[in-house]
Amino acid sequence: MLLSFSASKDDPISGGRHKVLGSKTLAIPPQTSTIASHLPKAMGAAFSVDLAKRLNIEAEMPNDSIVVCNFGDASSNHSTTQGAINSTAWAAYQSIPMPIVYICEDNGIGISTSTPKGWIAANYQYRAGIHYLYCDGLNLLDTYQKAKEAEYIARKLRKPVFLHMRTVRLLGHAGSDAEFVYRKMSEIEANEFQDPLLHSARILLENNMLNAEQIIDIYNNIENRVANVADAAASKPKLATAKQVMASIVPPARKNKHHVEVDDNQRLSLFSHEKHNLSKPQHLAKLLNWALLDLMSEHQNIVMCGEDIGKKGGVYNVTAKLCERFGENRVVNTLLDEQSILGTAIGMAHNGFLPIPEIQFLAYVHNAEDQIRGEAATLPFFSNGQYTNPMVIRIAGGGLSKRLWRPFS
Ligand SMILES: Cc1ncc(C[n+]2csc(CCOP(=O)(O)OP(=O)(O)O)c2C)c(N)n1
Ligand SMILES: [Mg+2]
Repeated sequence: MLLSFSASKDDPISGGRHKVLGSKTLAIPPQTSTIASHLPKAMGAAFSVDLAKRLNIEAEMPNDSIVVCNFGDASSNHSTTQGAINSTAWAAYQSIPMPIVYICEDNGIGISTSTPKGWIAANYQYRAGIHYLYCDGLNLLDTYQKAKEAEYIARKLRKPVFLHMRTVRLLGHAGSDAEFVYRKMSEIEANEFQDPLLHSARILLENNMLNAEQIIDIYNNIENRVANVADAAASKPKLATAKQVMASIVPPARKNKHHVEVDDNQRLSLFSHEKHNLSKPQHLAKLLNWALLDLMSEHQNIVMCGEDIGKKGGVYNVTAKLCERFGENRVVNTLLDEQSILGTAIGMAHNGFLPIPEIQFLAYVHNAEDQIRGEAATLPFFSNGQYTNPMVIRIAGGGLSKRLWRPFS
């Protein structure tokens, strides 16, 4: 973390490009400051874990993995959060495995805006398909116990959990935020008395786990260690040229582990329903459909997701027959939420799939645009090329052109 804070080029995730935190080895994708934008992909990654199991695909994450995703109480109101949690619940409600723990760190405030008292519990306690747990973040033992329970539900039962964790905010939101402008002095003081470090020390003493001297020793040792690491991190070299900074904009080429050879006979049977059409000229939608048939048979890790792409065959029938040929696990009919469709794709890509999400028409991508701009497109840059995040987004656009509509004009 200190390598990242000091923009060192040894920062393990962004290589000194941005103050993001993360680690490829620990499977923590880098996250930018846009609150809630990571929830759709966390939902998608959770969906992909058991999908890999069902499809027998060798994925990046082990089959018993769970996804942990945290955010604040104010962020829980964001439409992106609401969409991702709703999609998680929608899937879990139909018994689709969704091994994810959402941790809502509830300090009762977002910058200067208070969260109404009791709002998080009232809003999340009784959501269909989601287990709600509460823990007091000031109590180490309660937090540990509830975290273990959350893990059990996600890992063993493959069901989603909303872990509501009470926390406190000491000091302002950020360096430039003067808390006294919007908070009473008595509130600020009351909060300062809730220092989690002091609570933890008290709990250790009360339970005879450590004595005061041992606790102070740990405190001093950690303080020294942090100071030493901070000194070392601050003196590390940084990226020096624009070329170095830009080097990870284009992701490195990937090896495709999931390619299989498809021989002529297999291909003929794949296209058997089209045998009378194969030698005739076809319109673009049909050719796209044929290309997808070929691609999905050759690349076992391609999964499509979108509204109505299953049996109906999607917009202009571009996905016709794909569901019949490759099954519902590879042609996934999603709920109606473009942020969730793109998030599902990003999460699947993190786990080794090659997703092809579909947005029904160009007009509907705009409400989900940040999933492309802020998440999918920037990931190689922020992760120094470690997360490559491949996908092909299909959007019907320009279909209602003059050419199609000429008969009516
Ligand atoms: C989409 C978006 N809108 C606004 C902001 C600015 N912003 C940063 S943090 C924050 C409040 C977050 O509060 P909460 O979720 O409760 O987390 P806390 O800081 O209290 O831990 C806001 C509005 C942002 N980063 N992203
Ligand atoms: Mg908060």
